[in-house]
Amino acid sequence: MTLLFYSNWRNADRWFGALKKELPDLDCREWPDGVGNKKDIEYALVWNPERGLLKSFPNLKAIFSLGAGVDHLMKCDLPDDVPIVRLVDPALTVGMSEYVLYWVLHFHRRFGDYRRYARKARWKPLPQVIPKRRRVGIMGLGVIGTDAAKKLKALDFDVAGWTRGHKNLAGVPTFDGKEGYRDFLARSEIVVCLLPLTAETQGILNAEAFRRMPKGAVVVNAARGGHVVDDDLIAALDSGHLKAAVLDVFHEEPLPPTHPFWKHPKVTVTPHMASLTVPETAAKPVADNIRRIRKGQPPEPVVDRQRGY
Ligand code: OXD
Repeated sequence: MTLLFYSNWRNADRWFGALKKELPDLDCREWPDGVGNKKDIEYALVWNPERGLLKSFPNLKAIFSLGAGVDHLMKCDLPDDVPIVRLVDPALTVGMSEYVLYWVLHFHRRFGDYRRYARKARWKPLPQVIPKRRRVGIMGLGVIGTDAAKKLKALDFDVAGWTRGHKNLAGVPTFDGKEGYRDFLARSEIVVCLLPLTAETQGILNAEAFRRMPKGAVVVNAARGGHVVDDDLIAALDSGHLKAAVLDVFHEEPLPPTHPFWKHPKVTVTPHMASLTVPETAAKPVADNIRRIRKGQPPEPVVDRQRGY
């Protein structure tokens, strides 16, 4: 039973240790030097693999994503008949919700304004809004979006979601489709993007979307850089229509040092760390799926290639 690991994150040793705890007989090999005979490889655990590479393993049974998103795989020319398995790790979901809650609370309680005042030794309490009156909009109600929405709801925020298809989530009104998107944006003071990146969602945070958000709105993007039209975002911030943006993901990563986001006074950049995959917890869902496949059961959740996630 052999697994190929492909990643430029250089954390193979941690992954191999964690996987071996779950599956002691798993033979773990790292691309490129450790791969050996390509016919041995049954499982691939990958991030951003070389295009076409995964077609060269004739006995591949499953492709596992090393991160929550799978857009890195969608452009890779994969073997047609091998399931692509998304990584759903409860610890990763918790980390994403922490990131969302942190920034929602930050803007809700205006901690950025207080920091600016404090630097000028200015003592100035600001009016406090109750969370029930703070309208937060979550784009994408998959596993991560649902968790974040429920936790915001538990803190009493007025949370709504926007999804591709209709979704029922207790206490969280959901909007869908193009019409729904407009209404969703118009009611959301803090917009959090947690969508998968697909042909449909590419550039979805653009000039028109920003215009539809209420004046003073804030954008938090913890999904993919491709969701945002960078120039449109900068224009919406510079015009004063948007108050701030927090960006964890970018068209090019690492974000090039000359990119205007770094120095923009209304932008906070974080280095794609909203939730890092921790091998010690993420190995379990991968191992569970390998066990399922060995018993002849399908892995889960499997990516719908038409939908792109
Ligand atoms: C991702 C991740 O998919 O970091 O972006 O898990």
